Amino acid sequence: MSGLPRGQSPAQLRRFGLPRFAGVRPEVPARPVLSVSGVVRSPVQIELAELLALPGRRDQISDLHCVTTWSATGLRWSGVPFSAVHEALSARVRPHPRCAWVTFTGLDGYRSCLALADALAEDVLLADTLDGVPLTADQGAPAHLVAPAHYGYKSVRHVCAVEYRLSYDPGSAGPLGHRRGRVEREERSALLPGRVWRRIWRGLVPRVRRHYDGDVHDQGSAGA
Ligand SMILES: Nc1nc2c(c(=O)[nH]1)N[C@H]1C(S)=C(S)[C@@H](COP(=O)(O)O)O[C@H]1N2
Ligand SMILES: [Mo]
Repeated sequence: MSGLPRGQSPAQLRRFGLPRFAGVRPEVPARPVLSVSGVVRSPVQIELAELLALPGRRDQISDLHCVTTWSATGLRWSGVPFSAVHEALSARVRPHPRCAWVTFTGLDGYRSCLALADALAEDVLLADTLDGVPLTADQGAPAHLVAPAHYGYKSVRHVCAVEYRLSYDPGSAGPLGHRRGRVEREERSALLPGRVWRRIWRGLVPRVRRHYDGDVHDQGSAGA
């Protein structure tokens, strides 16, 4: 046993995701902005720097578990807890009282939705550094959502928008995703049990990796 969650094997962190986003390499703006919309009284655009300067910043060492069965462990992020960001945003935009979901969008157009309660967990960060160094574009600058209890597809890179919602949004993963995506319960996908997906994904990883080949993170890494 590796000590990793069920069905996971160790790997280095590297740029990875849905094949159709492999070739989308967004420009990171000099002054990134977060668009806040959805079931809110007053949508806003707010400078990300303002949110990343909120009190509560902290370092966090956590693991990233990709649904395709690789896990990168001991990642040292620094950022602001999403709960603090949400508190600041709520005062500005006034989300609907029955808002229960939140979709994060990246500059590449990738979207993923979390239960609001899950996004407010203590270990969910809006991170802007990894190993003490500001994120590079390939690492998800200007900010990488870090949701360690959930499969990697919930941890959106290049966060540029937050949409408060009354209902779940399947996002970019569509039916392949799971509403909650909790690693502990092996919620890889809603369609089949997690242990079935393990085998399917493991077989598909080399094909997915080929899309991302040459797109390895700066620190140099291998693995799926
Ligand atoms: N913007 C964006 N975020 C994304 C993805 C993506 O394609 N685009 N892929 C997700 C998936 S499936 C995984 S496993 C992690 C991988 O994190 P990394 O690219 O920082 O290593 O990013 C997630 N966040
Ligand atoms: Mo993933």
